[in-house]
Amino acid sequence: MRLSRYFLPVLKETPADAQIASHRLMLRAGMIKQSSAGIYSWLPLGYKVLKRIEQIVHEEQARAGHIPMLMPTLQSADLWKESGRYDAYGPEMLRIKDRHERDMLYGPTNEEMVTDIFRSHVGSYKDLPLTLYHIQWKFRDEIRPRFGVMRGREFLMKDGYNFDLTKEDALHAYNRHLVSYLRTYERMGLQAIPMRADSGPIGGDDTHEFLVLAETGESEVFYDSEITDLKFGDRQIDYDSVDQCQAVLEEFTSRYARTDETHDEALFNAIPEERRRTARGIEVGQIFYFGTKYSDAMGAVVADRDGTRVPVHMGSHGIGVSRLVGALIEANHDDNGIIWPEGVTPFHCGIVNLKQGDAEADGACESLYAALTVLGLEPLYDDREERAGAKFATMDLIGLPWRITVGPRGLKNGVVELTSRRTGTSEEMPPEAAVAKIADIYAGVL
Ligand code: 5CA
Repeated sequence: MRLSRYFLPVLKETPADAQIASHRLMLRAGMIKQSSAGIYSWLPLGYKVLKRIEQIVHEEQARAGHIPMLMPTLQSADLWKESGRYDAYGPEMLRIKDRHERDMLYGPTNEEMVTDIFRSHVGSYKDLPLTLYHIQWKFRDEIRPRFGVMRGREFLMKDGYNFDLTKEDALHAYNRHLVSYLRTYERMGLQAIPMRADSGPIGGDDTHEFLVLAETGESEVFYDSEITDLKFGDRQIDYDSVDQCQAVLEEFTSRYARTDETHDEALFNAIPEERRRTARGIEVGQIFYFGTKYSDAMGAVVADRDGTRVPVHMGSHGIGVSRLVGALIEANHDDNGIIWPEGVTPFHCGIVNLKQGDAEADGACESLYAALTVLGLEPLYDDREERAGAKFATMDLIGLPWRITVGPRGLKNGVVELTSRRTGTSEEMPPEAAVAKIADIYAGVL
């Protein structure tokens, strides 16, 4: 993409009403525009990051054997009356009447709808296990929408639902989700710690939230510092193996880590004092096992091996896709702007032409652009007639992890400059070497 032809409405001023870094930076970098309280348009740069996050989520769901689909945002209230949640959900649910005076709602989550799909089409244990998921917009009329996309009213969520014959099978599905979520967040360059939590309106006893530690997080968390040393890494795992998934769950949940909802002072104090941590965190996902809560209420039954009709065991599993954009920025920024991890960056590298209109500089930039594009990488070429300082400031603000700077002086010596956004260090090298280095970096990421 050439910046002269892109739509990147960066703001010079710091927006006054944005209280936290990610919200400020998303507005300044032209990623989002508020449309009304807690509702945002995703401008091209923000949309690109959102899509990258979605792609990682889809890939990791596929790896775990979960099946993508798409359910609508508007739902009939009838299903929610069946489960009893139409009345229980309260003012967070946006209720609408259609022209026939039928009660509708903008879905805050999809347990009822997916259970209805299941009961309409599945009648035998032979079709289990089954996990269906979608990535779809949700609406919750939050009492205090704030911090930009972090606590929106309309937000994008990946929500998945498992259907199993027995509690044991459903707990394996729970563990499998935990493993796949660990992988998903790590691929984005984030450490998200599973913590025991409260199940709220979704229901059930077994639930973990995934929290990214950040000062601006809305949740208060208590944990054993040893937990932050755990990495999932590139270990290969058989998602069908009950033992392997169970072992990962035990490894990642055996140390104390809880949100304030379930915090237990006595258990916390049993940790050696130097390892006790109290901090704040951003909840980027949550997994639930709630057994037969919805299948009992809505008659989602299957014939088991003896032909007896039994309600299925279920759980649901959510990732805050749009919230993750904010969480990633909270975890990765400095005074000059965003610093994208390679896994989610909107463009793989920036090209800054220090002397637009200079035949040699223009030619070198075009060659770099072509060479990177041929390798399947997406560069953002700043080809505007702007001062070098302004170009650097824009690149720093939008946070591409690598920048190639091209100027007549370097080109005389056959070199360009490759700069890391994270460390700020620059290296001079021939253009081909810069391309090779960037290709090498992304070979390990994409
Ligand atoms: N049905 C279950 C799992 S699919 C469910 O709705 N879970 S949830 O309520 O925990 O939401 C899942 C994730 O969505 C949360 O972990 C959070 O990351 C994100 N989320 C929830 N509310 C908001 C909001 N108002 N703004 C942005 N993201 C949100």
